[in-house]
Amino acid sequence: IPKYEYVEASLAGEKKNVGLIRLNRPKALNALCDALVADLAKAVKLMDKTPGIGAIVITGSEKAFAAGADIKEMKDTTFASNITCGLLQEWQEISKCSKPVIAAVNGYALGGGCELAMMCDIIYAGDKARFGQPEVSIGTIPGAGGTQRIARSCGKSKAMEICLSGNQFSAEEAEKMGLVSKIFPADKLVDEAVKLGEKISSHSPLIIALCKESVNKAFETSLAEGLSFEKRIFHATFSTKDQQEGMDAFVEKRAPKWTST
Ligand code: CO8
Repeated sequence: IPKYEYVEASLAGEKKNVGLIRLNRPKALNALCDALVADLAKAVKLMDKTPGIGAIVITGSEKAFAAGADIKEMKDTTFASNITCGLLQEWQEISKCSKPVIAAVNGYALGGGCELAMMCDIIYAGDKARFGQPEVSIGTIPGAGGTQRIARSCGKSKAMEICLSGNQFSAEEAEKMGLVSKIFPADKLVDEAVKLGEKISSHSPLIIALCKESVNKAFETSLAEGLSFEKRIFHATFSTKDQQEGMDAFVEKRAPKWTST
């Protein structure tokens, strides 16, 4: 795993099968400057390609997951320069990852920080985490999925309230509205996220990638199309050795040995 300027990348878990990426720009509360997003995208891409890593955890510090896009870097850009310089392009890399990505959010996850967490597949939060989309208070709107992903996961009223007020909300509220799946004491959060990553990594990576793709379809299609996609993928798993191995192992009362074939 190479060294990056703005993120620390390492392998975690007993079997070192979980990729751990820690955003590391403490002086700016992990504000997502271009260089940080580029480092993050590179680390995610590399871990996605590395065999032996079954899941990825993205975290920040106890004070901040990320306090948003870098306002100082962004403030003098223009409509034209944002288009020609491809602002936001690198961000897509994170949501393109085929392996499960878990956000472990402690402290502030505001603006682009909240959007980054929502690009991940699962969000675990520390009990003092603060979420929010404060863009309207600085004269812009969420630009990396805030208006869309909150609406899809929490419904219209919550999405409108969060995006139009710019108010912060707590980990508890985030859990209640379904944005966050579990809350842990701040100092246990990363370990718990890694444990979940280890559990995911204990399954067949091939099957996990298919399962992730199928859940993601729920956000892109009608129910009928989603169900039909799911059924085809379910059928397709029967062309893999891992399906045969998983079911043989169950019947023979032994642990399966996955080959991702
Ligand atoms: N950008 C740049 N610098 C920041 C940011 C930020 N988003 N957030 C904090 N910092 C810097 C501060 O300027 C300060 O630096 P300095 O010491 O040099 O003055 C340092 O981090 C510490 O911050 P504070 O002193 O403000 O710390 P506090 O504990 O008092 O407050 C807060 C913490 C509440 C998190 C506060 O810093 C804050 O409100 N930050 C801004 C939050 C915000 O508005 N985020 C949304 C940004 S817009 C956005 O994300 C749009 C997303 C669009 C997609 C992405 C496009 C690339």
